[in-house]
Amino acid sequence: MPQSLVLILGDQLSHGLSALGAADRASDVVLMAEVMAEASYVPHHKKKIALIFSAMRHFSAELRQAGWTVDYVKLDDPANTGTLGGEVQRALSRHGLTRVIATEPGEWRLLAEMQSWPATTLLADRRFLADRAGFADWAAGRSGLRMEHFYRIMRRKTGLLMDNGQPVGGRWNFDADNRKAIDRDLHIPQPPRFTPDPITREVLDLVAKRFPDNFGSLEPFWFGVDRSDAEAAFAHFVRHALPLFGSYQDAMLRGQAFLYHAVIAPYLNLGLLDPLEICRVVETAWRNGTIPLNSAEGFIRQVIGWREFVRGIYWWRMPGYEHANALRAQRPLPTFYWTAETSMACLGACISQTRDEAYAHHIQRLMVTGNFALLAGIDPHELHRWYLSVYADAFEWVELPNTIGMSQFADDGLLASKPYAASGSYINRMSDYCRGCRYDVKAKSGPDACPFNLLYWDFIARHRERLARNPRMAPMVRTWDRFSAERQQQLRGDAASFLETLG
Ligand code: DLZ
Ligand code: SF4
Repeated sequence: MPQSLVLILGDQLSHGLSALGAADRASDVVLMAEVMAEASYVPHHKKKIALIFSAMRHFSAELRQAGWTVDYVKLDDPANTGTLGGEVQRALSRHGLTRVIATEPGEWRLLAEMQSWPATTLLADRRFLADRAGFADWAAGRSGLRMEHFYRIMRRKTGLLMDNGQPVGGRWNFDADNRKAIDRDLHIPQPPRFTPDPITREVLDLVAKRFPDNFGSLEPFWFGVDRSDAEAAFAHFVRHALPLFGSYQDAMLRGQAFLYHAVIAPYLNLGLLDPLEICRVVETAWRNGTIPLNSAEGFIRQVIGWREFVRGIYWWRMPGYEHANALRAQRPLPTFYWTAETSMACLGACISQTRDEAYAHHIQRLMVTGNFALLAGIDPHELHRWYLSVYADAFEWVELPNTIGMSQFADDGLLASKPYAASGSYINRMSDYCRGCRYDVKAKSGPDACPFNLLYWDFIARHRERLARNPRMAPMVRTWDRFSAERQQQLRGDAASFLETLG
């Protein structure tokens, strides 16, 4: 077998990676490269770039420790060509090699590019439970795709939370128990913070110098950057936050970015944690009686259900999926998504937190920033680029279907059974944001009315025909239809005045 160059991408930091499995530690050369093309295809948050580069550098050190020959190209290497293709070419000639082995990338754009490279073997990414072709076969045969069906297949396949072929507790899904509002008297643990080591410090200096105008605060930087940090963060979550994770999954509190969330998606998506391993740990914690079933099931559903399901959809529907826009939403993304300067307290809180932490939890993304964009008719592609930029965990295979399908209903209901549209009262029920807001969440119209209230009805009115056909939205359409003509006119007029202020 001739020697090969083994390319490992920034989100492929797993010792069990298929490309490493196919390579020969004694004779092959591993290439890892920090390149401007990947660091700038969207204007990534500074913390996201720092996390990826530092984790890449730590992983390369681990590979060397394990006996691999690693050629690592830093971003500021004067000879760096700025692209992965360029770096592969340079490395091939540097080492006198002709063949490349890689694991398929997580993004369609990069897969298309890598498929055009000569003498390159692309291997499936086995870090996922569902393979791409299997998902496409499953999906092709059905009219509506529901995560719940897929999730049950994954439960059976993995045996997680199963006893004698039946779901433990007699139900597959305990989400109904997971919608509690939260109060401030509860103890809220914080995720562990890791102090930057010299490798991370060097990366932070590099990011500060090379990406000064990117969105987000670079410091304080406290993410874990290698497997042992990621495992410590996960163990801390299981012990301190997971018991209440289920119950308060949908809650939001001012000044509390993390609540009972795991904050492990960045590590999972980089390959520092293994999905099945962490689910087994969570199942064991439930079987030992240290966490309740609603928390265990809710967590496991996210990892083996939702995460795998959206990845399946991504590969099945790309490349067209990226430009889906069923609701023909055209409004540009408001500037406050980048500045956090808005008098809407909920949006201000979620966006400033995003700027500071490169993190927001599921409900902040879905029901605040996503819901607002849906109601206001923001161009889903612009919104997709925002989400892909600003979150440390955002890679296109997972972010795009969540934005296009779940949050913006831009795929016309392929992924979600109804649009996640809600008025201010949902936000008020699940958070304490409204108390500190210049708008009145109880006011339905007029200059002080919560914009979510105005936009909610405007959204129903704009998409009346389509929503009337959706069994879960039809009741809202009927309510709208029962409003008097004057009331309808006033609501739409107030919504239009508000939308004008977005510019
Ligand atoms: C996201 C990212 C960034 C910011 N930088 C690099 C890089 O310099 N080198 C690299 O190999 N990968 C990087 N990545 C991750 C790739 O963009 C990622 O593999 C694709 O987004 C596919 O998921
Ligand atoms: Fe958000 Fe409306 Fe509540 Fe203000 S009143 S925080 S805009 S939901």
